[in-house]
Amino acid sequence: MKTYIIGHKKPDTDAVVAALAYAYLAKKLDCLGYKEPTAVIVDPLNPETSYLFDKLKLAHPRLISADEIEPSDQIVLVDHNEANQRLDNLNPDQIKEIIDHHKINLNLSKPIFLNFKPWGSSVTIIYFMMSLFQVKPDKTLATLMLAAILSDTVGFKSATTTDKDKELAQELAEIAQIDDLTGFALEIFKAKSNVSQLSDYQLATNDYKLFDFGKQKVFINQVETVEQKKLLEERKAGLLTALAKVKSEMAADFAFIAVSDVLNVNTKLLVPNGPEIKIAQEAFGGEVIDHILDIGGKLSRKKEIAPALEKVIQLIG
Ligand SMILES: [Mn+2]
Repeated sequence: MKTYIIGHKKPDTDAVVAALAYAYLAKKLDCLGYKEPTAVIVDPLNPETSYLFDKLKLAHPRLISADEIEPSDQIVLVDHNEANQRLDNLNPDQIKEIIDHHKINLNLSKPIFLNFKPWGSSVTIIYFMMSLFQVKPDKTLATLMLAAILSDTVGFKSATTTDKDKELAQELAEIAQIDDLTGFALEIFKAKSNVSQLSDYQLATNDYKLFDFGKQKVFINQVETVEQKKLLEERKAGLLTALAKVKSEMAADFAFIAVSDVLNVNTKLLVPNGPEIKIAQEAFGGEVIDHILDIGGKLSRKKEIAPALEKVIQLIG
């Protein structure tokens, strides 16, 4: 019997590092009762997370598929809870615990451990747990955990940022011996922006979430970049073509790509031809011009972008 600790599809740094950090804690704490806690991923690492792992000379976590999981194994989900965002064919009866900071959309058949907090990253929650149990991450893990908090909160600029994130990031920075948080955040943003080696299809699905809004399935990919203008100039047409393909493959009713400028705090929503135009305009105001709607200083898909779209889409039924 093993315990797999698993982040969401298309993992970001928070999902990957939350799994590693919780495996580290669970190995030290017999009282959690997890046998062989193992952090795994369900899709390959994105450019930002790869950059961090390479910099720290760490092997990537193991990619897993559902058929490797034995019926006796236990599963802990981190950084997600909705069925659409989980590993395909994962048996929900094997989920023992969920640690997350997203809106809850769950319907499980038995009671489990839930640890949800409205903080800026899942890693903040796990570091908080470590503090309660007086477990200190080593320097390498602290560096990754700090990176995850800075990445998920966009260097504390996202509306999801809380005082807890700032306070605990500061403690992690001390363990990691990193003084310049702004410089470290910029280094991460640059790694995130290095998407030239991704095809249009890979970029269009690099950081996507599928949501169930009422009866509608909604695809929202987010591209966070320090080169918003250049990226839109060079890749808009390719992204729109890829978006149409993804939308049909995933049988999504509506599909959007948010292209967020993480330095100047602005998001331009890429909107395909179709009902999405009216939905986007109603959700955010303004006018879609050449497939682009400027939605201003909104960076958080979870707190600002998805809820505004959901409000309009729920009315469709
Ligand atoms: Mn997260």
